Amino acid sequence: MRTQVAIIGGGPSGLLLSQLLHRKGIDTVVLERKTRDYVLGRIRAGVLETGMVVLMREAGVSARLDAESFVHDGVIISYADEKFDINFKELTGTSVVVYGQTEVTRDLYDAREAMGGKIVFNTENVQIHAAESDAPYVTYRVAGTEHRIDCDYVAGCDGFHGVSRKTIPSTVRREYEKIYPFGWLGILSETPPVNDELIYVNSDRGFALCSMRNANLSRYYIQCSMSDSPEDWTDEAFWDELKHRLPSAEAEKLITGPSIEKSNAPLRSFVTEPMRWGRLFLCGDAAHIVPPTGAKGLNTAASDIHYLYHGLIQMFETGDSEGIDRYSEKALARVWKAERFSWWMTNLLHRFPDQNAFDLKMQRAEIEFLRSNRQAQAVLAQNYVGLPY
Ligand code: RFL
Ligand code: PHB
Repeated sequence: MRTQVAIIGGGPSGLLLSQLLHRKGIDTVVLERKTRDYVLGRIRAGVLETGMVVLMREAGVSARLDAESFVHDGVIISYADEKFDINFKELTGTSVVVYGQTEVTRDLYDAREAMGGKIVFNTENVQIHAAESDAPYVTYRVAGTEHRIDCDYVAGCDGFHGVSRKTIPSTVRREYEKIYPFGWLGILSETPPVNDELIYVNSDRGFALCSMRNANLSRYYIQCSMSDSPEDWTDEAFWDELKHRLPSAEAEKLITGPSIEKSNAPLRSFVTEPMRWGRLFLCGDAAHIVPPTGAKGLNTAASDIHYLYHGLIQMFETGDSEGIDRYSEKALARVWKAERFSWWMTNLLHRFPDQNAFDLKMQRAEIEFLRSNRQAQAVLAQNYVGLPY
């Protein structure tokens, strides 16, 4: 088989790139290790920056997003039973929208299928060959049969545990990593959200987050131990702990119910450089991970796709390689800023096992400064709504 761009990974990064390129007449094949249902079963991001929404419109997949997403003009920060609002609209003139990654991915799968896009599921042993040459190819197995795709370029959109990053020789690759000493336990429940805006909580018992998907679907997270598994937490134990962390007014009005999903995510900051090796380009979680505190993971994947898509179009349409040559540099410049913001939000809001009394005072001073200083709020708001592409 031959295609112009072989895309490894059928998560949001790979599907969005495939859809955008298809609309410009560029042929792609997406190789996904799991099934469509498996990918759609993962509950992940909920907050989309305007840049990502614009990209979904450009990809022609925004009908449901435009009709069903919820505009959020701000978030609430809470500490020690106090709370204050960061008003994005006032501070930056823009907002974010709440629309689940599951829905983004579903819309992209539906569009790819409607346009006859080639997506191969259940691929095993995907390998990228000759990425440094002018004739790269990808081999893989499905149900015991070996296949080969010859292509012009390979997009590595296969997430943190994929093969693409590891294809770049370790002599070329530089990796930067920080693992946080806790995780997030998240639940989804068919209950009305406790508040219209998201609430990020710094409590003595650890971080908590109140988020949502729609008027009757809530998403809550609590900071937990790295070694906790979702089975260690009954729904009752989760709700009880969440109530202890929320401001008392919200704890009182919280409506609880059975969880329909419960999962634990480790918190990690990670960047690999460069994001290009020959004709292989890394995008999204394959190249970088942020702790979810700043809601930046999916949004940073989207900005990678924006740069790569424009670079590939420039190359295919005019033969000019400037865009793809500068892909790694442009993407990384934005990635590192998202890393900084996510790291800062994580430090501001979590309890760390080695924090001493001084560290706690510093954290409190930082939050109180944020509460009282409009410029500090504007910095948070600019980063949260998304830095320009
Ligand atoms: P994905 O979503 O991991 O998709 C990669 C796909 O590649 C497949 N794959 C392979 N396919 C073929 N061959 C192989 N060898 C393969 N290896 C892997 C996988 O099966 C998968 O389908 O990466 P992608 O597309 O780059 O998307 C990144 C986002 O998923 C991620 O950044 C966000 O979910 C992060 N994130 C958030 N981001 C936001 O922007 N806003 C948020 O509010 C937000 N909240 C979150 C989050 C992530 C979370 N978790 C669980 C880590 C909340 C949580 C709890
Ligand atoms: C979510 O709704 O899943 C969500 C929202 C904001 C975050 C992380 C996750 O910072």
